[in-house]
Amino acid sequence: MEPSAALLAALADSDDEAAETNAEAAGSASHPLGFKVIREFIGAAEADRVVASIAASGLLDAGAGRNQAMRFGQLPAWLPGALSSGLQLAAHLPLTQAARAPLFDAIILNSYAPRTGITDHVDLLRFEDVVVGLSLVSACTMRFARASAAQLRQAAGGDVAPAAAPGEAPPAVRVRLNPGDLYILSGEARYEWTHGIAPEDSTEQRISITLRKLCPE
Ligand SMILES: O=C(O)CCC(=O)C(=O)O
Repeated sequence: MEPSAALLAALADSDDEAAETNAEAAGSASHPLGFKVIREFIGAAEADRVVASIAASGLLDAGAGRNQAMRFGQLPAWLPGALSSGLQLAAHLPLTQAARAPLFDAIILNSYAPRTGITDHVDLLRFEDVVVGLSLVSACTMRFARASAAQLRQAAGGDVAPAAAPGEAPPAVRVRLNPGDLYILSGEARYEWTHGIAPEDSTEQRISITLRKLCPE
């Protein structure tokens, strides 16, 4: 499918934002290269609407132990338009990915009980570059660290990497995510760094939406 005219126009109009994005994507002591967070990507009212839509969809049901749902193909209609259309996102993405269509075709919903997180991992290589995550309901701290060889093998479809021995975990970069914040992982941040959330860094119930694009068969 060709990128839409609206998307191409958004890309053409986005020089200033792209410059800012490139500066941030250049990496620093506090961010892996290719990581970016867009604060308040959606506001509180829209976040409430999305959370209500997720509840109504029945995709997650903590009572029944359904804390994760994954869907492929058409993205749900209740996603914030800013996310599904890609128009507000385009300026923040590497050009090659910003112009692809569809931008994303896989969604994961995660619901976290208080004091549960997600193991440090690199997303599977069967997904293309650029993964975005929208954080909802409560704040958490996500941590990033250089991936070990075992974690890279796991991303390529190998065995689950063993947890680092106490005291042997690589130094982590920590980023606070508030409800409504969107983070973007591309390049090094997507392929060479792990991301995860320690249980103590997510103290209240939280929901996240992750969007990815499957690699062609
Ligand atoms: O909750 C998040 O924001 C992270 C989700 C994630 O990394 C995943 O589902 O692979």
